[in-house]
Amino acid sequence: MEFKDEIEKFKSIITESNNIVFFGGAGVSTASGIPDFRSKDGLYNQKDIQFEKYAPEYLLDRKCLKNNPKVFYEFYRQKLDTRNIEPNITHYKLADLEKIGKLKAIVTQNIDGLHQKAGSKNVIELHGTTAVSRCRRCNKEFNEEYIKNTTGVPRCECGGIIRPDVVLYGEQLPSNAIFDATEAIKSADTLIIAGTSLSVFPAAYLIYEFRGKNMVVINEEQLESVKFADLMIIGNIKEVFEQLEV
Ligand code: CNA
Repeated sequence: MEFKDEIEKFKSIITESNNIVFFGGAGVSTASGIPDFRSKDGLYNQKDIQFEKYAPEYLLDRKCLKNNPKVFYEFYRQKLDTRNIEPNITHYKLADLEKIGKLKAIVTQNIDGLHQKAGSKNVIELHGTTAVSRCRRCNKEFNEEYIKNTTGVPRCECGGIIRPDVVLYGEQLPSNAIFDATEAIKSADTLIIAGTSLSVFPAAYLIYEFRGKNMVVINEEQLESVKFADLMIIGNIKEVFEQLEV
């Protein structure tokens, strides 16, 4: 088996830890079939004639929602539809680690709701969720279906534009999520960072709050910014979590 020693070390870290926090990104959900942003098959590398003239970041920027709303909603409907997607082994094992009291929080940059679908309770969503949308004028809440089942720019009966509860580039992160994530990471004895390029800020700064014993990084690509980690597993998250006996 590849990376056998690293897996053994990972297992013993889990055994000795009682306050684990998981900090994850889009790579956690690629095994469920949702492309990430920056991998070779990621959304930013897909050639799509309809959206080609726009920079990938622009399509999820508040400026796109403001100035090109039709393009924004078309991209959102086509590329961020996670309604029929199921959690994978990593989501389930993390839920199990929470159940047995070892894992205290999941801090996620993902907006797909898969951790909750797998049964995790304390999930801190830094970038919001596609599960809920809201009218920008009257704040009425809509479920996931609403935007996905309409065309053009979705509007509330009050006339306001309905937008998903996700944090777009250029927008602030929810302050309660930042607070909860900071508290959780600060008090953790082990921080597992997985499936994130750590290139979206301010979310990525949060890992520097960690004061505990073991920082574990699991990623398909080497990440220069966390070279100081106690354990770095360069590999597929799914293959690592498959080996964990919880
Ligand atoms: P990213 O920048 O695309 O990075 C993903 C990282 O995960 C890369 O370093 C990959 O090498 C790595 N990776 C991908 N698959 C695996 C795997 N199976 N095993 C190990 N490593 C893997 O994504 P980040 O999360 O760092 O960027 C933050 C953005 C992406 C957030 O704002 C998210 O909202 C956004 N995003 C979320 C989703 C989702 O909710 N599922 C999907 C796509 C993008």
